[in-house]
Amino acid sequence: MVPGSESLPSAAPERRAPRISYRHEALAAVLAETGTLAALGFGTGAPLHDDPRYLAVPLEGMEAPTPLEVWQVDGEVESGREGPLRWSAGAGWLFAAIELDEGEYGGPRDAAETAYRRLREFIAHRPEHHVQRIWNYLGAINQGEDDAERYKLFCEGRAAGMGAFFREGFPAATAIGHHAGEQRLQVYLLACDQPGRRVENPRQVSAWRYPRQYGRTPPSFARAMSLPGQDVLAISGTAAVVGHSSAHEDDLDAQLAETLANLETLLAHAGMPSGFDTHSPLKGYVRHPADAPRVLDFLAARLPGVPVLLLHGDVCRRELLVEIDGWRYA
Ligand code: 3EB
Repeated sequence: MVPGSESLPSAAPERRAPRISYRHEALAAVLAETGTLAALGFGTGAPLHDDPRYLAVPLEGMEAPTPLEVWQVDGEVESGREGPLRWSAGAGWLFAAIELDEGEYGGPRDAAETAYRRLREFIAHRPEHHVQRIWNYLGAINQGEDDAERYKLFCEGRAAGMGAFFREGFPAATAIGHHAGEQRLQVYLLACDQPGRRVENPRQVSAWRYPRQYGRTPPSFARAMSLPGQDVLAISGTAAVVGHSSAHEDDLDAQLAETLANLETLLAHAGMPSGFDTHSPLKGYVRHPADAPRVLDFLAARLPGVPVLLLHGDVCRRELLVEIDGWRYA
């Protein structure tokens, strides 16, 4: 035994990353299990439940029936609500989610600022204040031209709401457009009481360094986060972006191949083994539902056995047809 490794009361406990799985089971049964930190339902067929750990995500699944996404930790979980925010915590991990009606805030910029400010103020008082991973879902993401495009306004509000909280670096993230009404902004996150390690992709310009053509405020996210314990990589939304440019406009297969090349480079750069496996679940977002079978065939051929949940969602650049995010367990 390493001297002192178990005798120091101040030594940080080992944090085992949440296990993420897609499950075709009843929501009540999933929520009744010890260690369920969060459960996500998808689309109009998602169950209804008022447990703060449950979130109905307004993105339609592309294969019926759509499973639940379940996050599980080792230990008891507590949960609660604070205004529009709901949260749960256990074993050093925190789930928090907020959903705002943009109509009450005058649009995506101010709604995003408020969502991020509320989340930040909540997190700042928690022991689990190291945000690892954030998902953002907003309506009509590509509506509006140039700097007035709704995604770009969202980016401005997000940065304003973050304030200086992420001055040491941004969490990994996804930002996708939904089709459940343009007023609904949903943001949810995973945080820990220990810091993770941010990972960038050498094939891609870091998002916060994107040039001016992509908006007044560049997007605030890291390409991936190696979670505390270092055995899991949380992978941000990844698309056919090379350098800072979108590659293969209007070519689905080429965008998919480029996206997989980006994912492989990211794994290598993070020091993870190459490829994905049966317990490293991915989510895909496809702009045109008619493309779903081709996306599923492509991924089944290139990533056999990997759990993929494909959703109808719009990538934040209108020329991009598909995006992938997920988890890589070492
Ligand atoms: C890209 O590479 C594609 O704004 O949070 C991916 C992941 C993208 C996260 C975000 C945007 C975001 O720029 C878009």
